[in-house]
Amino acid sequence: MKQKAFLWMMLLSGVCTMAAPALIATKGYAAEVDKTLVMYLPFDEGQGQVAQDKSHTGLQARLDGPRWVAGKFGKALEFDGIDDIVTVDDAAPLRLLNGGTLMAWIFIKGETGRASWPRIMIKSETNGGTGTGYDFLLDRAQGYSLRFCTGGACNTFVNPLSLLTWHHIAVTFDGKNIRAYVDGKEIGAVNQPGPITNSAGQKVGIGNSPVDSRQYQGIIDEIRLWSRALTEDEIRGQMNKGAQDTLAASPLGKLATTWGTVKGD
Ligand SMILES: [Ca+2]
Ligand SMILES: [Ca+2]
Repeated sequence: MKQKAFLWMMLLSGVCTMAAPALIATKGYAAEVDKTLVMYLPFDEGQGQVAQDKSHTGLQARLDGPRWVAGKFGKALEFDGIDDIVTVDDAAPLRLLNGGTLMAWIFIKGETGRASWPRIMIKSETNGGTGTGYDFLLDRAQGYSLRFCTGGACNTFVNPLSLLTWHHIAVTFDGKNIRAYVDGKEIGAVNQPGPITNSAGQKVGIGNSPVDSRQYQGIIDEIRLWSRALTEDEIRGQMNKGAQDTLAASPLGKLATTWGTVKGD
């Protein structure tokens, strides 16, 4: 009983992030977890210089400048358009070599941001289409339309986004087609066959590029990264979930529920 209580305390405290996956595996919850969600940053901490990845990957994002504000769900981060950035170190699950989905809620602020190509999320050795990995950004000259670069090419999906409004944005790729979505609806697709280049060694940058200045000015919330191309229905389902709903079906949520039963044994 003491041992159980100790494990429970560790999970509750959130300190023992390494112990959680082991417990989940032994208790048979692994099958219930969608392992293709490889990074999830709800940005709900509301304070501090670190944001936790709530996916099973369990990474940490470092904040360099952005401030905590009210988000689409809970809290979010506002980038000043000058030098703010959030970074996540390279990790194999983030390389998305078999395709993926990138999504976020964004609230674009004003025209005073300095960059023509504000970054939402980039993992590449260069800015733009000539680098490895992937690069999800806004094409400011096209009214802040979505733009996505991978495999040595960039595509803008012309569909201007309104400022000072929350929009859900997503892009999917599977080595054949790239599709862009705004507010849960597909707004464009291109056929671009070819392998997804390996971005090993490259950090993820959010709200700016770690390689050069590509500042986004506005709020970013609910960053989700998947290792497969989600369908339109799946994207619509995900966009309407905050952390509470998303994590209710997660291993930690299950564990907490189950613990109540185990405790009474
Ligand atoms: Ca949030
Ligand atoms: Ca700053």
